[in-house]
Amino acid sequence: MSDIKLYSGPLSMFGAKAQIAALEKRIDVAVIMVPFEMKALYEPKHPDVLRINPKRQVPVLIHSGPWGDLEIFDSTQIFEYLEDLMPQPPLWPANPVERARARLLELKSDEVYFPHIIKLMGLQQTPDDPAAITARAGAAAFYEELEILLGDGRDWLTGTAFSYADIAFYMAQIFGDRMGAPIPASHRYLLAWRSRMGQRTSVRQVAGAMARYLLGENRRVPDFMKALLG
Ligand SMILES: N[C@@H](CCC(=O)N[C@@H](CS)C(=O)NCC(=O)O)C(=O)O
Repeated sequence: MSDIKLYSGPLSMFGAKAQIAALEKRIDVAVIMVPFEMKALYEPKHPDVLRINPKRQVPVLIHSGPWGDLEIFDSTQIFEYLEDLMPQPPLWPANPVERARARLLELKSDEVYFPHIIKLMGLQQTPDDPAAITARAGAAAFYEELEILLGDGRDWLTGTAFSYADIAFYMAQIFGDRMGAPIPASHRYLLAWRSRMGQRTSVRQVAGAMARYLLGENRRVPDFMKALLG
């Protein structure tokens, strides 16, 4: 049994971020899927999640050792802890400027792009609602920004090395696609980046499990996710 427990959910994009990072770093983590159901979502919440996270959300991580139990929450906080715990392979660039840019991109993915997608989650039955149109436009602006970034020949969002920013946006855009704001076919650099992401073992394992869960619930699975199966 691992000393590290990660509480996540079968459709938690934030939990999946932490899980992918641990796999990339080959850190042994026991993933605990909290109760989750399509209608009730995370209710009732797992008692450990309630105890540790005042925001009552997954992911939560517990690392037990001689120091007692380290208990933390939030996917970005977990990224930082995993980076300190296991510096190799680095998932932030070494150069301070590049590192700051990577951190900003990871934040923008979670806190600028993803809120548009959350908005769309509540507007699935009314796609022509002005709020849905605004949310899709917000997502499109972020796709455009990343397409321009990748157009300089880089393989990964922050340059030549794969980083936490790639993990964050890959997971977020899965939900963008599912909620009616897919990456446009014209964004060939971004789509090529997504294919590269889909070749990573960590991504196939975690996003592939999410695709299987969606299939089991008779939900639509984006084609690029189907390619992760098998
Ligand atoms: N900023 C947080 C967001 C966490 C979050 O939104 N978690 C969702 C699942 S993906 C959750 O637990 N939702 C249940 C709720 O908010 O009640 C992070 O990066 O971990």
